[in-house]
Amino acid sequence: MPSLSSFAFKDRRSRKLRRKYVSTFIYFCSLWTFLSLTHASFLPTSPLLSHPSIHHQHNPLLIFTSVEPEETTYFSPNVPLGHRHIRNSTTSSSEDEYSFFDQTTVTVQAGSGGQGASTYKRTKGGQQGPPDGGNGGRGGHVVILADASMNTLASLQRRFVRAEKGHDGAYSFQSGKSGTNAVIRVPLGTVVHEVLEDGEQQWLGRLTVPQEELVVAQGGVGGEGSGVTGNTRGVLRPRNPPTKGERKVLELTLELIADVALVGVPNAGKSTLLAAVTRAQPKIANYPFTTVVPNLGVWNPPSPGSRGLILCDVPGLIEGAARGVGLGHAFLRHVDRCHVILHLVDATSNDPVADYEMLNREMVAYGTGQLARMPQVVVVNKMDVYEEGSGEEWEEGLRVKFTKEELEQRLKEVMPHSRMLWMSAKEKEGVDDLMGRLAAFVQKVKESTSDTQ
Ligand SMILES: Nc1nc2c(ncn2[C@@H]2O[C@H](COP(=O)(O)OP(=O)(O)OP(=O)(O)O)[C@@H](O)[C@H]2O)c(=O)[nH]1
Ligand SMILES: [Mg+2]
Repeated sequence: MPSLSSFAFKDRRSRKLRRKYVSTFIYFCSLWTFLSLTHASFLPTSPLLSHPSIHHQHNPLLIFTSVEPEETTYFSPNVPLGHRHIRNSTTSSSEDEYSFFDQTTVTVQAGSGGQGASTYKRTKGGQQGPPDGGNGGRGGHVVILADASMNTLASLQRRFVRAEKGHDGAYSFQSGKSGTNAVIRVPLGTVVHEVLEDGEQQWLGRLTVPQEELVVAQGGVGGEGSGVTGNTRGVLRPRNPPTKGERKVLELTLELIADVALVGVPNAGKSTLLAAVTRAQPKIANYPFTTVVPNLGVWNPPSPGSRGLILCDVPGLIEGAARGVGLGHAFLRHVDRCHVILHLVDATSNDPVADYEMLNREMVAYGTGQLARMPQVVVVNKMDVYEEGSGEEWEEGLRVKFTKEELEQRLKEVMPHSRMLWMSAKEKEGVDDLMGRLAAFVQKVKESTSDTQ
């Protein structure tokens, strides 16, 4: 027979155990709730959460969203996008997150002058002697400096730049130190305008040479100290107070200066060509919009003495680029300033001829139509795919629809000129021939435009 005390013990133990189980259960429940709230992926996949729009709505680039297929404007030729389609937005690129790369507004404030000192010389016996206050120092200027190592205005995130105030004067005719200048570093080709109060813009300058400086806001003049010398000493007339530094709102625009713009659909191989012929190291990858800011590179001719070429690799353009779809709009204006357009056609695209026509339509639609009038050289890229076996799946899944002759024939039918070459940027085949011809052609175009001016 179990004793009464042993029953009591058992009951106490089981109560203790039950309490332990319950508190462990509550602990795991709250841990699960916390994790599911903070880490969405912790939850078991529900049909709602697996919907593509949920995954892409926080994509910082906001390029791919799950729009319906009928809204789709462009499918990448080589990359299977699956359900991901490129946004068909009417928002201008200059208004969204890419705008700050080549255009920005900065408010600058130069330093005001330092105060002049109001001191008197102390003579023996503690009597006040003649005035000996030094002048205040000049306020720091705001200076814009051309930095050859930069290629975008992206780093200029500070919207307000202030230079240091001039230091105050001191006794014994000690003038205050000048304030330190505030330096804004910008890439070469930056144009500076002041935005006036009525909204008009006044041209301040353009920085084209490395280390070139432009003072955009003058620092204030330091105040006069009591010991100011001259015919009318400071004590006999009101002294000049320090003046304030200039304050201006500046609009900075990056105008890339290049001879040739590399234009083509995403993935055509523009960056590959730039990397093949210059020392530039743009990002190259087998997905559209690898390039999001223009890259510049300098091609040096093999024979010294002849002129080199500055090439500009522009982000891939898609249907609607002239209206701001994709990344086009903000970058087409850089193409606007080049001499020649190198139109790169991707031979492995679904329809290279349609790509070519689409890009030309966009150039006609952009701005004043100046782009469409610019001379073009058409280069069909990825020639190596033909050599590896036409029409067959090869290496990275690249394939071609037409034979070389067919494609050449079709392109020539829609081209208003006959400047067409084949190359493989990846294998560097035909690249030297292209660059030599391009340099001669650019020279001709430059000469003809200088004749007409
Ligand atoms: N087979 C082959 N592949 C190439 C050639 N040129 C480029 N590619 C490949 O095509 C893909 C895209 O090349 P990119 O140079 O990044 O293309 P892009 O035109 O700059 O593309 P975006 O910057 O997205 O507009 C990469 O995987 C390259 O290796 C070529 O001549 N032959
Ligand atoms: Mg690129």
